[in-house]
Amino acid sequence: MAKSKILVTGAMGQVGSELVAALRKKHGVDDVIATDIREPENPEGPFEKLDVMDTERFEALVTKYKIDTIYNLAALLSATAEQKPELGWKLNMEGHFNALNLAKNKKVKKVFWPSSIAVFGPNTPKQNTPQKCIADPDTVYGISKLAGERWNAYYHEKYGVDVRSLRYPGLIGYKTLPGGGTTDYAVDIFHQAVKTGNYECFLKADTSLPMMFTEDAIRATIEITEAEESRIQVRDSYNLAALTFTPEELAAKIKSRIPDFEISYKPDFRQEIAKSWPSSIDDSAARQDWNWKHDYDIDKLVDTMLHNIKKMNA
Ligand code: AKB
Repeated sequence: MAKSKILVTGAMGQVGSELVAALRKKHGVDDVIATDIREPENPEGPFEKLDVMDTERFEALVTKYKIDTIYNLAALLSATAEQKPELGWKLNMEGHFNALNLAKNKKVKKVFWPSSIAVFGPNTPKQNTPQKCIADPDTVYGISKLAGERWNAYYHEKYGVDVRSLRYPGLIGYKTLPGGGTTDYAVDIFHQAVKTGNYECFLKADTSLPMMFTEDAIRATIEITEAEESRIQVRDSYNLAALTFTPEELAAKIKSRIPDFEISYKPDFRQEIAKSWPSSIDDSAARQDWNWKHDYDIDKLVDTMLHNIKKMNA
């Protein structure tokens, strides 16, 4: 396999930090350049400050490090984009165009860009949502992700750009806190369960959403990006799934391990966002085309989260 030179944007975020670590383990520390608008206190390898909307600097870094693959993760998530609609659209679109244009102009060979279950909307079939169906998002984030997916397909069709993409479900991990998402409750709940024994949930008890452990999501991200080109049949974005549960079901799993744990519910504006998203996802195309398989079921996820968060708080 030819040596890869990789650049990751949004490297300080929930996905970025774990992805950089996994890529460095696989490809070597010096061949993975982490970038973000925030600077790490103790960088564990090459780091450059980058605002993905800064076209010139983005290209300068790609040239400086002779990058061939970009993982373009920088984005505003659903809850934050709803509060800052113009910035959400601008950042999510301009950053995406900058990476796609670097590939179109042959500065890089490949781009990975995350989409989301947020591309779906109120008229999408809620259960086992198919790869192709009505997608009528009514959030700024969802609109930006759906537009981004259409640009993926367009750049692939018209310019031969090799862009690969996954519709992430809610991601749950213990290494970094998520920021500004609607599915963040499923991470916060573990931290509060360990620290205080109580959690006030901003979604209703019966709000069922697709979820996944971050380790599975990182593996899927690397697997699709490194898969042979001929295996990638979906060029907008692949559905990706592992688990589906409600806050009530997750709380019951935590209570079975921490008997004094109590959950209460105070839904806010994020309930409306969650209500418009699917409950479960059909990801058979990803399973068929490039052999996607998740590893973590809900019990393994809950045990791993509690074990590690307890250790961090000890
Ligand atoms: C969010 O909640 O905004 C994200 C997502 C599902 O894309 N976690």
